[in-house]
Formats: sequence, structure tokens, C-alpha cells
Amino acid sequence: MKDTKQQWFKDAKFGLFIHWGLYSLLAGEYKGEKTDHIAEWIMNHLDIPAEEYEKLAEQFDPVNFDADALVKQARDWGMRYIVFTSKHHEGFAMYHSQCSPYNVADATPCKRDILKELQLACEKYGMKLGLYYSQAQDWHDPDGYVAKKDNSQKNYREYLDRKCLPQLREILTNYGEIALIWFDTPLATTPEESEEMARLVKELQPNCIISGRIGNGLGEYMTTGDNFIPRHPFEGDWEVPATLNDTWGFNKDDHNWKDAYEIIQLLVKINSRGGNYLLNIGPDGTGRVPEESIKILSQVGNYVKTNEEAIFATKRVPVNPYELTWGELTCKDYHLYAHVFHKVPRVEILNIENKVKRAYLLETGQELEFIVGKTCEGDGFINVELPEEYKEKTYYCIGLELEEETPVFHAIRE
Ligand code: JFZ
Repeated sequence: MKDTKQQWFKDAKFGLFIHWGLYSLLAGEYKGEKTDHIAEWIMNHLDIPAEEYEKLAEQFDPVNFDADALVKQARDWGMRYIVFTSKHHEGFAMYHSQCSPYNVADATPCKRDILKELQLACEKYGMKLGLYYSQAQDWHDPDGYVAKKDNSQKNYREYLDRKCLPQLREILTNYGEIALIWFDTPLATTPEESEEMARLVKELQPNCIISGRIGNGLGEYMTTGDNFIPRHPFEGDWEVPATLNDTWGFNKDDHNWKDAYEIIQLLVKINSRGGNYLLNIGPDGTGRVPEESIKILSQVGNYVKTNEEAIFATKRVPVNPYELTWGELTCKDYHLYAHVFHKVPRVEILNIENKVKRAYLLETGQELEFIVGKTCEGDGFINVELPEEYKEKTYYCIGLELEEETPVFHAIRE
């Protein structure tokens, strides 16, 4: 079972993924050709030569990037950690790297150290800072891997020694506490190479969590596939990386935005199964966050803020073989929380054996009438009566103070 041994990760439940790089300037299109894949892969999918692609750095001028405002906003959206692309597969470092001039401070007219700005804002607002680092794919370095291409002539050891390990050392040395390294696509990384990276991380920052995609089973928590929602609770620590539309990097033509209600349901569903939701924004080439992302996340943040006791530090809800038709459950410390997403005349929780001390609305604190009983087959149930106006409402949460520390459900009756 995967265990990060970091209580902040277990309690955080909700994080902000930020995919921002030179690809953001292209916004899904290059010389009139549009990519039909995730926009941060445009260099690879449109086969743009490195010597051509790197010229984009001369246009990179993040006039609309305000780290302080963004981190404050992320807190308001209910997020408790950020994972920022310090170097994605394109090979461009979004920080002032001393071991590769292909970076945002040396290769662009702005001369800004974006990661330093983000670090200071995270420290100011008490936001944990994690860094995405593509440890195997590097489409700019001659010895970095390229997925789906012939890598037989690459000298990956050379790449590790020349760029990957020195850059891991500098991002874990020069930017304060790094709470998490989000490795990605290990490809042909050997177990020894994964171990070497893991040792370096722990040598420099022992409490820095290593993500599941370091490769060779060395991750300290399980990273699901992109946008994959486990049907059942997973043991241990795990996280779902997810998009708000269909791309990580900014794509001006991707308007397939999920709505806030869908996101709220996904957040609660993932938390109820014991996981964290790492939800992405893709700022454009100027550092501006798409208006649609802000609108969605602000609505999600309102729900999280109103019902934060039912989200942060919650635990995995034990398996109940019976579906809930009206919403999802979360739980912690002698409490069960019913997140109601569909109109119901009353909230009914079936197949449950707990005794209830108190029922209340999280948004107002109003106490609610409830009944605890057994069906004629002997299955336990809890019914919570609703104030009239709530019978027409959705997206609210009811707290149940239990006599037992955790919920107790029955297996399916024979
Ligand atoms: C990777 C990247 O290639 C992509 O650009 C983005 O950064 C995403 C978060 O991570 O894409 C993956 C990697 C692994 C899986 C899916 C997408 N996987 O194992 O299912």
C-alpha cells in the first residue's frame, strides 16, 4: 500500500496543476496547422524541429502572469497544493536553470524566474508547492527520450548526467520547500535510474513526496491515468490528475469545458474513495488564466469553502455495495457527510449500521430531524428530514455526528 507519510498530502484533497511553457504561446496551432492532441505535445505531434521550436522563447513575455494573485485565487478555489511544470517534455525550464540556457530567465526577453515568483507567493499564502519534472522525455536535448519515436541512438545516461539530475538538484535546492516532485512518463528509465533520482530527491529534501510516475514502482503514492476515476475506494495515498477541458497546455480552440457541478461531484467522489484531485489550468502564452477556468473554479471554491469540514482531512469511506442515487458520502472523526447533488424529499442512507447523535446543515448549522431504523429485512437506515426549501435544492451537504468513529455498512445480503 502506497503511503506518502506526509499528513498534508492526506488532508489536502484538492490541488492545482499548472501546465505552462513555450507550447502555451502556440495555443494548439503552428504555421496554420492545428494539433488534434493535448496542446503541450504540439512540438512532437507536428514534428517541429528543436532549432525552430526553441525560437519561441524569444516571444515569451508573461505580462499577465501574477503569481501572488494566482496563488491567492487557488486558495480561494479550495486548493491546498500546487504542482507546476518546471520542465515539461519540450525541455524548456520555467525557472532560472544554471545547467541549461534553455530557460525562462536566460532565453526570453522577460528575464523572469517564474518558479521563484511562484515559490514566494506559495510561501506567503501557505500553499504547498510541488514541481512537475519530465525526467525521461526531453525533446530539446539530443539525448532526451521522445515517446513513440526511435530512441535507440540516444545516450540517456548522458542526458541524466548533463541535464536531468543537475536540474533536479537545482529545483530542490534553490526554491525553498518542495513538497512533491511530480515525475512523468518514465519510458525506458531503468530501476537503477529511478532509484538514483529518488535518492537525490530524498537527500536534498527528505520530506519531498515522489509521485507515482517516477517509474519502476518507486512512487510514494499512486498516480492514476489522466482523468481516470477509480470506481471503488483505493487503499493508501493516491491522486487523479485531471483537466478542465481536454488539454493540459493552453489550446485556444478547446472549449469543451466541464461545468462546475461536474467538477464538484468528481472532487467529492474522489475524496470519498480516499484520493486527491489534482485539477489543471493551462495559462496562455502571456500567463493569463482562461476566463472559463476561473469561472468554473470559483464556483467549485464556493462549494468547498461552504463545506470544507466535509472535504479536508476526510478519510476513505468504507465500501457500501449499494449505490447512492442522490450524491456522495465523505467521512472523518465520528462524522459522516452527505453531499446532495440531486433533489430529494429527504436524504436516505441505506445499509448503514451507525447510530446518529446529531444531523445538521453545514452551510447554516441548522439542526435537522432524523430517524435511525431497520427495514423489514433488518438492514439499517438513516433518514434525514429536510427543511421545505431544501427539497428543491441541490449541491448542499448534511453532517451526521455518529456514535462510532467510522461508518459501518453491510455486505450485500444473501
Ligand atoms: C503526461 C504528459 O505527457 C501530458 O502532457 C500531461 O503532462 C499529463 C499530466 O501527463 O501524460 C500522461 C502520462 C501517463 C498517462 C497518461 C497521460 N498514463 O499513465 O495513463
